[in-house]
Amino acid sequence: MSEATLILVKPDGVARGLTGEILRRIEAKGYVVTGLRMLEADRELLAAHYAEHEGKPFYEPLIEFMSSGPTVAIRAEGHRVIEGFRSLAGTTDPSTAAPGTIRGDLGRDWGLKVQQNLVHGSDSVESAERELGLWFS
Ligand code: IDP
Ligand code: MG
Repeated sequence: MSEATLILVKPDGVARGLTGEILRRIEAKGYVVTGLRMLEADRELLAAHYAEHEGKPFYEPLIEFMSSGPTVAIRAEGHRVIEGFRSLAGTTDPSTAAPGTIRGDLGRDWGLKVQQNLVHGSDSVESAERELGLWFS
């Protein structure tokens, strides 16, 4: 049974011209891109997407950052793609994300209130279904 996940190239990734490199890594791994769109996410979409983080110290900076420019939303499919893409992305903090991962190879800490770490990937089947509904409705 195939599985689908939501991947976002965040505004820092788009602004740095890394959309192609990130798509390349997803496809090179063997996952199939079955949806692709570029959009400027509004506050309503971002509040729904990041509802679990409301009230945290980085929440407002996160919403502001994610509103700062276009995002590329990707629907990717494959057996265990949710776990597999999280592994490709690397850990949240780009300073310590393992080399070989998207965040480890291409990201760094810019000393801001929120980590600009290039990509988002859904973290469970439930999140993936919810998030794909938000970004590809
Ligand atoms: P994830 O993207 O690795 O799943 P989450 O905990 O879901 O990480 O956090 C969502 C986003 O919020 C992160 O990707 C990052 O941009 C930002 N973020 C998370 N934790 C922190 C933090 O402790 N300081 C600054 N920014 C953070
Ligand atoms: Mg997360």
